[in-house]
Amino acid sequence: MNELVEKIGQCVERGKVNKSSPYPNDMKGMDGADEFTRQALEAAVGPDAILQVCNEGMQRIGARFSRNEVFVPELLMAAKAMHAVMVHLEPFFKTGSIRAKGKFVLGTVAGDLHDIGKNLVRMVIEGNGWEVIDLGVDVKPAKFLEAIKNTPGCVVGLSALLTTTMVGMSKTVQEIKAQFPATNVIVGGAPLTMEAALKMGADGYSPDPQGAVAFLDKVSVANITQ
Ligand code: B1M
Repeated sequence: MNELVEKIGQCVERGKVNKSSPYPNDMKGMDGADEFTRQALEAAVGPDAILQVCNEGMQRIGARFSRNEVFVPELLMAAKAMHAVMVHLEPFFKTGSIRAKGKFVLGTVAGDLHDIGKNLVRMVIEGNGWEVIDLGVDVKPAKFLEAIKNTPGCVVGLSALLTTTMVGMSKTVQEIKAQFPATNVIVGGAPLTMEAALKMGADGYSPDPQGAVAFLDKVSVANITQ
């Protein structure tokens, strides 16, 4: 049974979605995340054990991405495999058998339409057990504020790809901090640096999705122990 669960984690890490998926080449024709998850649930493996092994698979691929050992396509395939697992686990989330680690409100800031990186961040964070409320692109400060009001205890993530929209990002962070000073905010995106993030009043910055997961895990532990 353990072997079956391990295989799910490997499929997530390798981006092997299902048997008919031709990717990755060396796993062609083999069962994938979809089939192994079905088999595991039929063998009475708990959904939490499956989620745990998926999270570990996502963490491994996220870490390899951070080290430039794999690139965006590999990360996208891993996210797709994770999604195939989540389709089976969704009913357990709905009945409350599995609890999300917390809620993360995410969006690309006003004036910015780039969402490929933001979507990767969403998928990796979801894959690590958080519920993500994705506000999309070109998100005005008022929309973030409304979402925070409706999602008590959430952490907020802002993405920007344009140097010009970093100005608006700063305004959004300041408005969030003025109205919800206890809300943790992390920013990311190609033009950002830790220095710029701290200057605009954000609590954290990450150059990649895995760093955002590490930030979320850190602030959620801090919230629990307060
Ligand atoms: Co645009 N674009 N673009 N573009 N585009 C860039 C960003 C640019 C660098 C290209 C260039 O000139 N070399 C340049 C910005 C220059 C600057 O300001 N410094 C640029 C420009 C100028 C523009 C337009 C103004 C072009 C024009 O119309 N004249 C225009 C602006 C539109 C707008 O937003 N208002 C525009 C439009 C577009 C498209 C619509 C065509 C398309 C976007 C499609 C889409 O996203 N759905 C597009 C694309 C694809 C790019 C490039 C080619 C690729 C961006 C991308 O998706 N990278 C880009 C050039 C480049 O990067 N080579 C470029 C892959 C993605 C995985 O990386 O988004 O950095 P990234 O996300 C990373 C990290 O940054 C991090 O994790 C991700 C994964 O590692 N991350 C976070 C991101 N958000 C995070 C949040 C976090 C943590 C980490 O916590 C919350």
